[in-house]
Parts: sequence; C-alpha cells; structure tokens
Amino acid sequence: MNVLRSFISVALVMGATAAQAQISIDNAWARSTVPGQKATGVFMTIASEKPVTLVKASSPAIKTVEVHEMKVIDGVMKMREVAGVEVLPGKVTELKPGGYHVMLMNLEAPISAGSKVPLLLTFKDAAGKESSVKIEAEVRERTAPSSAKASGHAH
Ligand SMILES: [Cu+2]
Repeated sequence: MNVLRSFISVALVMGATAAQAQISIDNAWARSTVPGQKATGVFMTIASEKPVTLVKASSPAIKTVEVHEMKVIDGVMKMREVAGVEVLPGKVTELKPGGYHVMLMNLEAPISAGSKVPLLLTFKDAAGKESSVKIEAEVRERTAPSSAKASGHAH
C-alpha cells in the first residue's frame, strides 16, 4: 500500500508542471554486481529550479536503499548514511563514485549490466514540502568509466 501510494504521488508530481519546482535527474546509473555482492552504488546528476534536499531513496525492487556519502576521514575512505544531499539552483549536484551516492543494500540477487533499477527519490523543499521523482538507473559494468564525460566513447 505504501508503495502504491508513493507511485500515485509521483504521477501527480509528474502531471503538475510550471507551478511545481522542477527537479531534473540525468545520467542515472548503477554499478553492476557479482554474485554474493551485497551492495552497490547508484550515481546521477541532479538539478533543481528551487533549493531542495534529497532526503530519501527507495526502490520497489530492493529492500534497503540509503543515501550515502563517501569521504576520506583520517586518511581512510569511509562511507556513511547522510540526512540529505542539498541541491541548489543554478548548480548541478553530482552523485558520483567517491562522493555522494545512493546505496542499494542487502541485495538478494546480482544486478547485471544492461538492466535497469527503478528508484523513487524523495526531495524536501525549504518549506518542508516533499516531492518525489521516479527514475530508472541504467546498470553499467563495474569496470565502466565512472563518468561518461571521462570518455568520448562511453557506451
Ligand atoms: Cu554507500
């Protein structure tokens, strides 16, 4: 029922146009996993007309999804869950390897390259109002360049 309700609100968000703050998400991709691997990252770029914060991510296909940050603390690369990722107008916010990412956890089956992971991203605006955006992250090979921009031949 919760899932159903989420998707109904997404339909409403998508149906609304100029009156709503526009959030656009591009180049969403997930890193493929090998059998036995329990977690992987999803990366994307986010732009918004108004300041918003990415507060939550979920997927009908995956039990545990968290918003994470990767950071070097005392010389060691560490990963932790964050309360939110700020998206400011006029600036593209990047979720990328080594930085912010959406983490898919407790995976029950490998995620293979070429498949798609449906995700529901929840944003909160300055007034505390939530809106959700439904995306599909394209699964890419573990060895793929971390950014399409890094290679003119990425495909
Ligand atoms: Cu993580």
